[in-house]
Amino acid sequence: TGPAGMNASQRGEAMERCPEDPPRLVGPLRVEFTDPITLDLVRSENPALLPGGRYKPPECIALQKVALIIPFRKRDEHLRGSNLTTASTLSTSDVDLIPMDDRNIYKCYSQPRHLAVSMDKFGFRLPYTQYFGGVSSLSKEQFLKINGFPNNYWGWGGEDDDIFNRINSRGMSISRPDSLIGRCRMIRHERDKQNDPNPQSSLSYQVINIEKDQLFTKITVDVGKP
Ligand code: UD2
Ligand code: MN
Repeated sequence: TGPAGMNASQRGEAMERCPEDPPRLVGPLRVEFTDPITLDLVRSENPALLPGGRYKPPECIALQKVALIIPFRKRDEHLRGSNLTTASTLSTSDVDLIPMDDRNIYKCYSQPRHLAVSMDKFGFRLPYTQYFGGVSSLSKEQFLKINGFPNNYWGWGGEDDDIFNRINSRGMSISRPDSLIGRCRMIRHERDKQNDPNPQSSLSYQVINIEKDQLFTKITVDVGKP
């Protein structure tokens, strides 16, 4: 930013690529679910967001373009201010998981990334080495290489292990942050109704509605019934 408060692009200069390590990270974040938070508060704290929850840095060219996908059903109350400053070509997250350190960057890496490595619900350790649940990121190339996510799981469980096996069988390995940077908290909840352990199959869905909010794009789909 120059003296007149303009950035390079406003002054008509060529912008440089953003640095590999974001300069304004703070490290550990305080994540307490007792603090009241509303989407209006998050909206007012993020005035630079473009419709649909898009963002690009004004002072440099972003190194990656990342879509952060949060699949959810009947969990609107869990949609809190998640970390929008970070994320990968494709980064997926449970609706109820909040990162506790902003150095855990939700972007894509040279290998498929597992980001939720140390969760309060598992005593801040991996439940098992092959665990790939919670939050993960893949580049478009990595995603195509594993032929996408399995879309034939209904109910709870199994799909994360399936993705792990797809990655392994394509000769890739999992990359992870260390267990301090990879800490996250899960909003406590009971198992949802109609989400019993019960894998069955389907492929088709219908887009019902697309809503562009300042903070996010909400795509409502009908996936039918098992
Ligand atoms: C674990 C994994 C999760 C997934 C799941 C098995 C963790 C932290 N996460 O989640 O990644 O592998 O097991 O399927 O271990 N959801 C809804 N509505 C529903 C049901 C699920 O929105 O009725 C979404 C929502 O984004 C939720 C996610 O699916 O966070 C995972 O479901 P969960 O939170 O009920 O299950 P959990 O915590 O055991
Ligand atoms: Mn959960």
